[in-house]
Formats: sequence, structure tokens, C-alpha cells
Amino acid sequence: MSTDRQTLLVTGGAGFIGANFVRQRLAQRSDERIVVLDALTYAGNRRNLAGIDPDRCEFVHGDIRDTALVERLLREHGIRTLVHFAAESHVDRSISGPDAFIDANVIGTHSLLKAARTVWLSGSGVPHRFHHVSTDEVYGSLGPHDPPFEETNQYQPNSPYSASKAASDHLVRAYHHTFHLEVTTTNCSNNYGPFQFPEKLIPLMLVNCLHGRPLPIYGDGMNIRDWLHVDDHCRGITLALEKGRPGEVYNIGGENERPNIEIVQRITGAIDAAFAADPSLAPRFPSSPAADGRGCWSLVTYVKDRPGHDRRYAIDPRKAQSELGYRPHETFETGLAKTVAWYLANEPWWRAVMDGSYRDWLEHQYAGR
Ligand code: NAD
Ligand code: TDX
Repeated sequence: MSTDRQTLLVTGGAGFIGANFVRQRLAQRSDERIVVLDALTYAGNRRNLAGIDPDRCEFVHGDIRDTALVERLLREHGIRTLVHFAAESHVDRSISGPDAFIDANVIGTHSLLKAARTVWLSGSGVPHRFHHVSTDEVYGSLGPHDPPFEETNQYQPNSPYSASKAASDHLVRAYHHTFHLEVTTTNCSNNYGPFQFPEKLIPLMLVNCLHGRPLPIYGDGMNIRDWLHVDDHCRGITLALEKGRPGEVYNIGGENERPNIEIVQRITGAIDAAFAADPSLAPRFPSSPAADGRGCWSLVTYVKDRPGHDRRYAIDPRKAQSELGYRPHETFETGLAKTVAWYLANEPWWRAVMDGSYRDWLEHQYAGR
């Protein structure tokens, strides 16, 4: 297949996972260039790509729904590998405003598939790969004793976000089955790490600890997620590009199930320990309870549950392990320690992305809880 071709198109490369993928891939492959196509929604940020050599990474500000633009990029750069991250990705936003999720995730994915089909399959066709980045949420919610999600599990999406991702997965599958587009899909569990927008659980709790703001726990805090460091997700995607069989789906996860309340305990403990070890943190973040030794756990606040809140996700990664040789490199302990250190060291980044519109949205979110 074409994964060793020179230029990749990465959609959503200015978002959290996309930017981490671009950085990891360029560091691993000195012979490759990447074109990033990103609409720079609230979640996309040029800062996420700061410091990358512009000769190796070209940024194009545009929408994946612009099929003509995607066709032009594929042709002009001779691109044979497309890695598709671009999406609306936050479940709470899909509850307050589902339309954007249909537009970006369903219409947007279909636009990319149409462009790829036109450019790669016209005439006698060219070798190519369309890799679709999806989520474990398409499989629905597990009971406490259910086995983890396998690739053959029935799709049972419960939120507008997961329904829109499920629809996109089906379109990718259909373009393979009907038109023979060479696709692979990875369905991954919850990611955490650098450049994650502070609306998702881990970065939100970290930033709120530093500001001395409430730590909102939805419901009883016993919902379970399977957490994976973003670098390990990106490694899995590269393995799927290299070794994945066209038309196949691979589940990627960390075998690391934790209830939300435990995640918050670990974060508050890590912030308290960081302040105890480093006297420069208290004057930098005087509103944090860690600054005067009270401890961040005092900020925990139980709030009204997320509507339709899935109880448990867990990934069975055996297919990715056996077919792709996939293994995470980070443990949850090493991954979380690196992430806490990154947010402490990159205060200008998170202050810049948390602009006025974000704060308005957050206030609106919690007004009814
Ligand atoms: P993110 O919200 O941080 O980034 C999404 C990016 O897509 C942003 O840069 C945004 O500007 C861009 N984008 C949105 N709509 C676009 C459009 N119409 N055209 C071009 N660009 C557009 O998301 P993320 O957390 O990095 O997730 C990336 C992908 O991985 C998504 O497809 C998501 O469903 C999937 N995923 C995420 C997780 C997770 O834990 N975050 C887990 C599994 C799968
Ligand atoms: O303030 C909060 N309080 C809280 O209790 C937030 C933001 C979340 N939660 C809970 C809800 C979930 O049970 O924490 C858990 C994780 O929440 P999110 O970070 O919003 O992630 P989740 O809803 O599990 O979805 C994520 O994982 C799969 C990503 O956002 C998706 O893009 C990905 O596909």
C-alpha cells in the first residue's frame, strides 16, 4: 500500500489528536511531508502546530465539506494517504447543539470519501489509503460485567456525537464495499495528553484545580472510561496504515478502565504533590487550594448528570495486538504524570485557547446543573 508515499493529508490536524499525530509522524519519518486541512473551529488551533518545520507541514485553512478543495489538494500534492481526524468531538456540545455534528462528522466524512473516490479511483486507479479515526462510543454502553467492545459488536450509539461518528463509520465501510476504496478504521477509547482542549474531563479538571474552580462530577462519578495516552493512539494509527488490511476495523485501547471519580482523585493528588514539591507554583496559581495546603479535592462538586450518559466503555484490543503488533508504551501513571507536567509548563497555551466564547459556553453548560 501507499503508506510510504511522500505526502499525507491529515484532516483536523490542528485539533488535539491530529496535532499529536502530525508531530509524532514527522519525528518518525524524515522522508515525509504532511498537508493539514483544518477549519479551525473552537477546538482547532494553529498553536497546536507551533514549532513544526513549515517545509514539512503545510497548513490549509479549509473545510472538509469543500469537496473541490480536497480533490485539488489530493491532486496537487500527489497524495495517496489520507488520515481523517476532523470532527466535532465533544459529547456535551452534541447535546446542546447536534447540527454541527451532522455537518462535520457525517456530511464532512462523505465529502472526503467522494473526493478520494474521484481522485484515486478514476480510470485504472492509483494505490491509496483512506484511514478513518473513530471512537469506541459507537458501540454504546457496557454493563458492569459485559466483556469489552470487540470489532464485531453491534453499533448502539447513544449521543448525537456517537450517532454521527457511527454514520461516518458506515459511510467509510460502504465506500469500501461498493466502490473498493481502500479504507481502514480505528475505533479508540478516551484519549488524554498535550494540547487537549480544556472541556474534556482530564484537562478541564487540571485547569480548574489551578484556578480554584469547582471540579464538576457528573452523576455519581462512577461512569467508567478506558483511558489511553494520545501518543499510543497515534502509534496505533500508524500501525493500521502500515499493516492494516483494507476494509478492516481495529479497536485501540489501553486496557485501563477507571471510574471518573478515580481520575479526579489522581489529578487532585498530582496537583497537590506538584505544589508541595515546587514552591514557584503557589505564587503562579494563588487561587488554587494547593497554594495554601488545603488540597484540590476540596473543589469536587457533584452536578446533575449528562443526559443519556453512557455508563461504561472498554476496548478489547486483541485484534490490533495480533494483526498490527499494537502495544501501548505508556502506563496510566506515566501518561498522567507527563500530562500534568505539560499543562503546568504550558500555561500560555491553555490560557490562549480558553477565550471568551469558550467561557460563555462553559457557563451556559453549568447554569442548568
Ligand atoms: P478535537 O475536537 O480536538 O479536534 C477536531 C479538529 O477538527 C479541530 O482542529 C477542528 O478545527 C477540526 N474540524 C472540525 N470540523 C471540521 C471541518 N468541517 N473541516 C475541517 N476541520 C474541521 O478532536 P480530537 O479529540 O482531536 O478528536 C479527533 C478525532 O478522533 C475525532 O474524529 C474524534 O471523533 C476521534 N476520537 C477522539 C477521542 C478522544 O478521546 N478525544 C477518542 C477516540 C476517537
Ligand atoms: O466536567 C466533566 N465532568 C464529568 O464528570 C466532564 C467534561 C466529563 N465528565 C465525565 C463524563 C464522562 O463519563 O467524564 C467522562 C469523560 O468525559 P469526556 O472527557 O467529555 O469524554 P467522553 O464523553 O467519554 O468522550 C470522549 O471519549 C471518546 C471524547 O470526548 C470523544 O471525542 C471520544 O470519541
